Parts: sequence; C-alpha cells; structure tokens
Amino acid sequence: MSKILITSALPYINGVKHLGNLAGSMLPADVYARAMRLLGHDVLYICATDEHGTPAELAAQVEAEETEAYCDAMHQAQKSAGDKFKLSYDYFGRSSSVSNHKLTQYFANILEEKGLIEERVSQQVYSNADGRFLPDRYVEGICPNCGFEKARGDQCDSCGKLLDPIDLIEPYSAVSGSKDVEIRDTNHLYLKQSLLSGDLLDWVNKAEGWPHLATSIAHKWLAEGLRDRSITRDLKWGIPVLNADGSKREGFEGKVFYVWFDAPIAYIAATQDWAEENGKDWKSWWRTDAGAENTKYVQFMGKDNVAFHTLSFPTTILGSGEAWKLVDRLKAFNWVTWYGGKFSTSQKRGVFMDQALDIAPSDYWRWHLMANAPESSDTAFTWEEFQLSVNSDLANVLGNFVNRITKYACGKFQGKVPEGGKITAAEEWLLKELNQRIPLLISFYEKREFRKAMSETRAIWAAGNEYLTQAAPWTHYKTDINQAAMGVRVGLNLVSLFGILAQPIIPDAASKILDAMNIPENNRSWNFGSSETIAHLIDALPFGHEINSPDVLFTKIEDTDVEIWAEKFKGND
Ligand code: B3M
Ligand code: ZN
Repeated sequence: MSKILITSALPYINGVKHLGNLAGSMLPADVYARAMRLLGHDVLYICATDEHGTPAELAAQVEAEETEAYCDAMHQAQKSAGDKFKLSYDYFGRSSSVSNHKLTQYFANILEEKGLIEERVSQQVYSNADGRFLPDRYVEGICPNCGFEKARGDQCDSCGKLLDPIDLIEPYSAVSGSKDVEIRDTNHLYLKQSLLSGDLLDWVNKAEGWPHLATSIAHKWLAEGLRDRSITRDLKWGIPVLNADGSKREGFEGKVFYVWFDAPIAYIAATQDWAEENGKDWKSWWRTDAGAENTKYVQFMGKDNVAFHTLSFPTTILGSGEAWKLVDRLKAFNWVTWYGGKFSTSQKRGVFMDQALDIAPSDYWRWHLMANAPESSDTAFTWEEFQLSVNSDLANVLGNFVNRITKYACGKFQGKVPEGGKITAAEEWLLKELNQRIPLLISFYEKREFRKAMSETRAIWAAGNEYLTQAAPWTHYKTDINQAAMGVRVGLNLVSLFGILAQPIIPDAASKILDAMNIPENNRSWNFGSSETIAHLIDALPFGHEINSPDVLFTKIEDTDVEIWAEKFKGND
C-alpha cells in the first residue's frame, strides 16, 4: 500500500466547464483515484476552483455581480456539477481561501529572501477612460502575429500565440471599449526563473512516468530558455502583495499576485483546508521532511497547462529551497474537440457539464469520454460516437449480459447461486482469459493508460458473453441441470466481478449491479493479487447466496435523440 496524492488542474471559475475540460483533467484523475483506492492505496484527491485573474473579474462584470459574490456562486455551481458527475474529490477547495492567501505570500517572501524575486519597472497599457491599468484580458486589439482583430492581451485566440498586452495593434479597453489608452510604467515583481533553468533541466531529465506530450513541452520551453516572468498584476481581485511581516508593500497598492503564481500553490492550500476541516495532517502529503518522501504525487492536466506544472510551479517549489513535494508522475491530455473544432462558451458550441446531465446519466459520459480519452492526439466528440459507446459497449455488451443471466437465475434457480457441476472447457477458457486480462487491466490503470484500461474492461465483458454462449445453460437445462447450474453460477460470479471492475469508470451502474448481487460494501475492493485469487473469482459467491436482477442499467440512445442534440448544440456561427 502506498500514499498517492492526486491533483487535477483547477477548473477556472468563469463558468461551468465543458466536456473537454472534464475529460482532460478532473475525470481521469477521478477514475485513477477510484482505481487506486480499490487497490488498497491511501489516496488523497484534491481539486479546487481557480478564482483569480482577469477572466474572473470580466465574467463577474458580464453578470453585473461583485467578483467575490460571483466566485462564491460559481464555486457552488462547479462543486455541484462535479458531485453529479461523481467526481470523488477528497476535497474541492478554492484558490481564494485564506490559507492560499497566506501560503502564496509565504512563498513570495521566501523566494525574495533567496534572491529569486526582484522589483522591476515594466510597461503596461493604461486606460484613461477607465482610470486603471489593463492587464492581460482587459485589453484587446489586433494580433501582431496574424492580424486577428479581437486578440486578447495575454493570447490570440486565432493563432494561439502568447502575447504581451503592449504588443497589440490599435489596443482598446475590454472594460469600456475606449481607445483612449497609453503605455505607462508600473512596478511589478519578477520571478527570476532563468536562474533556476539548470535545476529545472536536471529535474525534468530525471522525470519518470511522464507521457511524451509532457516531457516534450517541458523540453521545448527549456530549450528556448526560461524567461523571468512577472508574478504580479494591476488588479483588485486576487492575493495582495505584502511584506514578510504582513504589512502592505509600498508601491503595490492596487496590485495582486498573478493568477498562475497562486493557483498551483492552492493545491497545497486546499490540502491544508482539507486537513483543518477533517482533523488530518497535511504535511505528510506535502512536506518531504514530514513523511511525504514516501508519497507518490500524480498530477492531471490538459496540454496547455503543462508548462506551468513542469516549469513555473516547480520553480516556486525548488526556488524556496524548502522540503516541499514536487510532482512525481504527470499525466497530460490533448484536446477533446467538438466535431474537430473548438468548444465555445460564447457561441454555445459543445456541451457543458450541467447540460450533459440533462441529456444522459453521468456514467454514459464517463465511459464515453474515457474510452476515447485524448491521450495520443486530439479526439473529436461526435454524437454518433457517443451513441455507439452507450448502445454497443454499455447496453449491449455489459447491460445485456447482466440482465440475461440474473433474470435467468431468478426465473429458474429462485434467485440463488446454484451449486453447479463440473468444470468444462468453457470455464477453462474463461479462466485463461481472466488470468491474462485482469492483471493487464490493473497495469493500465497503474500506468494511467485510460483508453487501454477501457478496452481491456470491454474485452472482459465480452469474454463473459462468449462464456455464456459456450456454456449455454439454457440449452443444458432440460437435459443436465447440474451443467446448466454451473453456467449460471459462473455467470453470476461474472456479474459481480464486472460490477467490481466497473467501479472506477461507471460508479452508479457498478453500485446498482453490486447491490442487486448483494455484495457487501467491504467486499468490493480489488484484491486480485495472484492466479489463485483470479481462479476464485468464478466461485466467490457462496452456494445459496441470494441475488436480484437489477433494474434497467442502460437505456439505448435513439437516432432521433442524436438528431435533436446535434441541432441543439451545434453553435451559432
Ligand atoms: N485554471 C486551467 C484552465 O482553466 C487552469 C489550471 C490551473 S492549475 C493550477 O486553463
Ligand atoms: Zn493571432
């Protein structure tokens, strides 16, 4: 048993997330957390809303709300959407918490003590009409790279290039639309990342178990040379810049830390809040001088967040010179696209987490998104593929199997596990399959290879169907009832095994199955250590054990549903 700390990239506060966000961080982290718990590991899965920065202020402004009130409401909305998707966070915190304010200020002060932070004068866009500086997304204009007319100060949505607001051509304020803007000098704190390039390179070179996507992004940035970056912004909403003694830092009134400086620190702060609320110890997860040297830390994120997790946040940690835990394993995902294009909140293209659950139960989405996880390249979501996953994998392969054998057992064997007869070629074949596939399935989960884990799961369900075809209890019933009983007994054991194996990915259907099979909660874990335990899987249920047939597990998706959804979510453009 080991201690595994899991974090998924913190969903940004400016709206309920779309299915692509879910599939690229929170969901795989949840599936992994569930699988590791089933294997008996001590798991802590931490997430939080990422609440600072210009998008939060701008989104609040659109809703005509105070930023803080907006964040309170959106945090609740995101928490509730996560709960409904059965995301099994141990704690879902907030980057705006008091603990994160304190810890962010702590890190900034210690980095400054180590000579890694310095104040520099930089140039920023200032709006005369609004009477304020316009950081990041507060300024828009023409992209100097591609000519796109509505490029944002931090990035061009058209060509993807990261921008500095002062590079925009014909800039205007995103607050008021005013073009009366000028460039002014202002002081900011800079983190001297360049000084740590060597340490970071050594660390990245030692990384194990990162997918190619993650190491290649980290190396690309390191090869270009890390630039010092400003870690403060001219904004009201955020974490204020203080001196070590807690007093206001002169010249930093009206400035806060940059959202990407404080957000990863919130992984730690949210763990502190979890510990505080539950009477637990956070240090044994995060401090290598307090037990965390034996913790395995695994992060999940989309590819656009990789540089921040492999370079920026590690700069904070390494630069502090203190015994903080660095990430051990990092899982990065490509995009889920909407029919090859982008999900878009403003153009209502694509499905968002809250809408998704009005369409289909969370299990359907969980299965489809993980079976098609964007691991080695982007994956296009289409309604047709979604329909296929649900109808063929869930309804036909798993649902029919469970239904067929449990109904038969209830009809012909009074809903009790029969004693059964001799082992035949069918059982031998089945055991060979399970002996080969179950260890593989577990290793895919351990390696966080989700597509492979899902296809192995599907193959195990299919082996169950194949077994029933071979054993054919319904054919033997009239001539050799013991032989029929053997098929039913093994079939019922498979139902329970399928429920046990399905728990990380389709937790609701798995509970339905296991409840119907009367499997106690404490008998649902994954202890398949050896071939003996696997052999035992097909006769684990005691003779006479009572079972029921679960209600319909999965409802098929009709072509007419697909047509309606395709129309409704196609977007405005
Ligand atoms: N908030 C993800 C995003 O919205 C970003 C992750 C922060 S992880 C510390 O792009
Ligand atoms: Zn551009």
